[in-house]
Amino acid sequence: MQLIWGSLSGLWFLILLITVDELLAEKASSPVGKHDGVFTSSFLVRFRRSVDNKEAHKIAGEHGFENLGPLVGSNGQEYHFKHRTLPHARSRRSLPHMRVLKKNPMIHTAIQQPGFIRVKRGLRPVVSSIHGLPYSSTKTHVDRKGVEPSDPYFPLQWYLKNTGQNGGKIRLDLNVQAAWDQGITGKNVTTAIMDDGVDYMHPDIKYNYNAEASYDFSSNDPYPYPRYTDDWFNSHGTRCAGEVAAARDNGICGVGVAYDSKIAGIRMLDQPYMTDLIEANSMGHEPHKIHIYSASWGPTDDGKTVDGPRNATMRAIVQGVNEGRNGLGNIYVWASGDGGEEDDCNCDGYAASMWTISINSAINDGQNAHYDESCSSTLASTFSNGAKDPNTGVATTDLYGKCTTTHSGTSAAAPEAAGVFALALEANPILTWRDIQHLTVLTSKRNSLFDAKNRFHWTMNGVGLEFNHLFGFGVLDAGSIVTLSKQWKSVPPRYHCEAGSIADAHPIVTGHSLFLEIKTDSCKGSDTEVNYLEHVQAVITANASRRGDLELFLTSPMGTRSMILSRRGNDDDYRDGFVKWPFMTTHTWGEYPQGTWKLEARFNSHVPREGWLIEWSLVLHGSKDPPYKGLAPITPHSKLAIVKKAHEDKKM
Ligand SMILES: *[C@@H]1O[C@H](CO)[C@@H](O)[C@H](O)[C@H]1NC(C)=O
Ligand SMILES: *[C@@H]1O[C@H](CO)[C@@H](O)[C@H](O)[C@H]1NC(C)=O
Ligand SMILES: *[C@@H]1O[C@H](CO)[C@@H](O)[C@H](O)[C@H]1NC(C)=O
Ligand SMILES: [Ca+2]
Ligand SMILES: [Ca+2]
Repeated sequence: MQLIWGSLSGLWFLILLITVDELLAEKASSPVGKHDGVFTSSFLVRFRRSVDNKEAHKIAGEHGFENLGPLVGSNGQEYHFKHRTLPHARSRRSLPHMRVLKKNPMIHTAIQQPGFIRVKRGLRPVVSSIHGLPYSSTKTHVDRKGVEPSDPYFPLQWYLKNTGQNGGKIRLDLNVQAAWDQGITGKNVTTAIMDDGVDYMHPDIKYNYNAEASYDFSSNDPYPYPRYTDDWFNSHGTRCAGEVAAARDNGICGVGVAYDSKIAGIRMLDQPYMTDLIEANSMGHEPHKIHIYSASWGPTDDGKTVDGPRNATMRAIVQGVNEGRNGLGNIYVWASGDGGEEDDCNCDGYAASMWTISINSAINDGQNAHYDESCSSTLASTFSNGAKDPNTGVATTDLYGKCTTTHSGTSAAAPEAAGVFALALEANPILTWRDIQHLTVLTSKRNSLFDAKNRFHWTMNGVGLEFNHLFGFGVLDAGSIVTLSKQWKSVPPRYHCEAGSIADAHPIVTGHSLFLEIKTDSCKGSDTEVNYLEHVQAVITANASRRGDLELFLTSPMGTRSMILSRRGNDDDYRDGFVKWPFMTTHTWGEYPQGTWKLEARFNSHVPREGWLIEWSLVLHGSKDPPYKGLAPITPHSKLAIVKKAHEDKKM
């Protein structure tokens, strides 16, 4: 925080703001530090000063440990040690092992890492019945404008080109042809698949594999090849990889969204328990070689978990966004979750983070999928399976050189988005992590997306941007995002305004809504003035006799109402509640934040419940200056034109 006096240049501010965010998020993440009572054989060892890897190796060896290397973002002060003989998981901390390490005068602290559960999104894989076709190279440098890929599975890739096959809706797709026709195919962009490994010998992947940026954190070697199981459980990462970067016109499987882009494999899901150190090192791996990180996993989707990134992981994400891609910021793409109506993705701290782009899915006729979660932090959507016709899954590469037509879940949606962002980054390599989010908001389309159960409608926010609680700002449109990326001017600096907080406890009772208000000038006149919103966080501490029956709504001064927490039928927590949990909404994007913000808390239950809203802090993120000043809208009715007009009409 002392950075304020250093320099008033935008860069310093960016660093300052993110640091504040980080503190906030860290505070917020502390309640999730609870564990299921499992401890791994991994230790976070913090030295009293920086040491090099060799020195760390020596010290580890002296005490019967193996040094797995420095922790990302620790400047050589923190290392990941693994004990050679401790079992991978035990129910109690091993005090003797911590003591042995702490006795070393070089070591400041040693913390045995709790193990926790992280699950892949998507349904259980079915073993592919369809075999890969023999490789037949047809690589020629012909003008491909308007020409469809010749790959045998391309006609099954309705999410790339929906011709109405299998009952789909014509033109309800990612509109990739319009990007490819501009010569944009993902060249020079690397997407990392953080998952259970990637079959990098697959003939449709191997030429686009970036070995230099890949790593295996599940077994600590540079070869993230999936571990064999009879049921092909570890096919998830390979399937995701093909969606992004499967090669074109080679006679094998289909094509990736960005078929000339590169894939890095980061194997990190395949060990008995996840640790903070594995997640952190994965998300901070090679941040200048990797542009986009795609994650199709997270806390259990059982509708009662409230969990998110722990300390080291949070630090790695913040560092990636702040410093990755040589300062432009890494793009983290996240599957919003497969918990269906029972879950709310705002309770998943990865999907709900401002630093990730969380992606939901629609099926081939525009409905939401039955497994889709809804939440106000989702930014946009892509496509996945769920229609009655079994041939409407996601066609992509599969293990051992094969192809599949049944990739599924929001798992399959996130990599499609990563592919679209790879196209945007080829079109304009200097886009920042925030530019990508703005471009997503402005170019995603409502198309014909709708809620199958008619609960969530398309609504216009205060500056004319249409959003839906299920789909965010709509389905990604590769042609539009590429076109706009080419003329994009980077958005002005981002600020972080702590707009106010209410810190005395208010009771919530069944049958009545509790309303709280915060009136704000959004830090006007200060160094952190926010006039044009991006993300808004309501950081909330609350408890309830049944947490799952609690609902929360946040209404902006311009009247946009976000449901920041919906009822979760399975969540029977009555003790923990929410402790400084950062509920996030994207729905007020572009709005002016000055005025009165309203929080509504109520129980959705026939049975009497009681609870307390203990604390609410409102945090506004966005820019002081209008974000789209230097841009000329291509069409008069585009979202850009609408928001720009709204911003120009506003007298600041
Ligand atoms: C690819 O990226 C490298 C390094 O960032 C750069 O030197 C090179 O010119 C780029 N190539 C293309 C085709 O854009
Ligand atoms: C995580 O960070 C918080 C706040 O900085 C701190 O209180 C807590 O002890 C940390 N947890 C671990 C396991 O290091
Ligand atoms: C909920 O919070 C209120 C207000 O702080 C407190 O009095 C009450 O004991 C809490 N209930 C539980 C179950 O923690
Ligand atoms: Ca192919
Ligand atoms: Ca979830």
